[in-house]
Amino acid sequence: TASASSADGIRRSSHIASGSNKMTGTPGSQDSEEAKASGCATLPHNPQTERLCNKTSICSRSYFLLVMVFFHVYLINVIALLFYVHYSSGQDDDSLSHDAPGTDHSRINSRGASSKVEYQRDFSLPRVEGIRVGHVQKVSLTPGKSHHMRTLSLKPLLFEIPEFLSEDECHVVMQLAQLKGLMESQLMIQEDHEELVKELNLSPEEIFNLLDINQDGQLQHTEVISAFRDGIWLTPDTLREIYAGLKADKNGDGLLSLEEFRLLSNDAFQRFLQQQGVKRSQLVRNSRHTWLYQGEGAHKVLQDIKERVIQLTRLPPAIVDLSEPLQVVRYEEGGHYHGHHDSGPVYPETACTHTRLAANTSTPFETSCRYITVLFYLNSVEGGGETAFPVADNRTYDEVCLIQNDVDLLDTRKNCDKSNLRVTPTKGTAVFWYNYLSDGKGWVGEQDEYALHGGCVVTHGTKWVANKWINIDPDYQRQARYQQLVSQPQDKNNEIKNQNVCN
Ligand SMILES: [Ca+2]
Ligand SMILES: [Ca+2]
Repeated sequence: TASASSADGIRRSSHIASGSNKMTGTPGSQDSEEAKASGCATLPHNPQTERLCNKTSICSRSYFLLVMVFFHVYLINVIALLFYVHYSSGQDDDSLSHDAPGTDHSRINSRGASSKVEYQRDFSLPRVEGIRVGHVQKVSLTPGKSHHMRTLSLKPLLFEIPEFLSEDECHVVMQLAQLKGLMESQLMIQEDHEELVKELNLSPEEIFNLLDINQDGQLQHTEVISAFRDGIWLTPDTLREIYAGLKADKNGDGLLSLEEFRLLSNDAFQRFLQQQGVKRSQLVRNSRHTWLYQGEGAHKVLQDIKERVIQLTRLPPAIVDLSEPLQVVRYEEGGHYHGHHDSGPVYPETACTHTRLAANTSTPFETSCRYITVLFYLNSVEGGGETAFPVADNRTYDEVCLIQNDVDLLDTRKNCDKSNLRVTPTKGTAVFWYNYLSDGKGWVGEQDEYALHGGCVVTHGTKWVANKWINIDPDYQRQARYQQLVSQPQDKNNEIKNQNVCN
């Protein structure tokens, strides 16, 4: 009966519309718009609403006038708002100063009685323009020498600068790293995973629901594989082995149902893999690395590199100074790093690792906020070891396409040749890219999903690279507060603090 009554309602309102049509003589379309606006068309049939519609004669001339008055008031409001925005942004331009996050003293606005300090955002982050793929621009990084910077892609915004480092400089960086000692980039067993499961105290049903991305009540291979992406690199083949070993897939359809999943323990996969013995090649990241501090007192080569990075990125020295130290990475033959982002997406409840000091410490989520990655090739690799950007300049990038038909674009051991862009390591060359988009207002915006990249497997020889990450918090207030905090008198302690943040 409900559908019958609403159909009745529609008929009734169309009757009213045609009636008023005759009365006012305005075009029918406008009238039926009014009838729609009155809400009569969707109201179910009920005597009270019928009375309401008729008594106030919603579709009459006076109602039409009322609507027009509202419309004009609305228009005047919009125009006033536009004027306001225009003038207030003009004022900002006038007061553009250079004492924002770049330098030691930021302008501070204390807001009334509130003790919370607000930093005025009157600073724009410089961003190098790519123009088009293949575009070459001259850059001056060191006195008496000019470099050529070539645009490799626009999504992500990615550049290549040959001869950024001299042969000697490459040699010194590798020697310093060896002197300091390199450690495994990733351990075989991920303990924090188990801890997290325990802490959250999830039921098998809850875990199943988390994993079942398309919510069809079955776990497909891709759903299980992507859940492990932090530690051990599963492929469809290893997954089949695990299912067989655990006798997990009872009906043999290649999927895990909730009933099949319930029979497994929380850490069944991890325990099975540990019993089998995880090989280095099965890790997400198979390399060794160390960190080299670049501040006052550091080796001249390291300080020079930092100065050149400041020139290259045109960022305020203070931001580069407070970023992570130089990371030096060594990949042996067979080494690789599967596809990943250097930065995480930043939500309001996420804290950046580098500004944690200045953030609300109660937040449980933390991520690296690396606005820019500068990657230096310290040697030319005999075979393999390219840096792959699987989706660079893709027109129709969609995350679900990364694993399809058993082809996993993030798998740099298998599918580097299917990446859109690959950079061959050449001694002394630097590449750099932005991991975040601009917010359109001169600050850091959303994470650039196209900045996905990985290190292809080294087939011959050793590969040496260095990474310089430039940390900027997408939350301007937190970045400004952090810089204010660490630039206070006890300068010596800042160096220590800065190093701790990165380890
Ligand atoms: Ca599913
Ligand atoms: Ca099954």
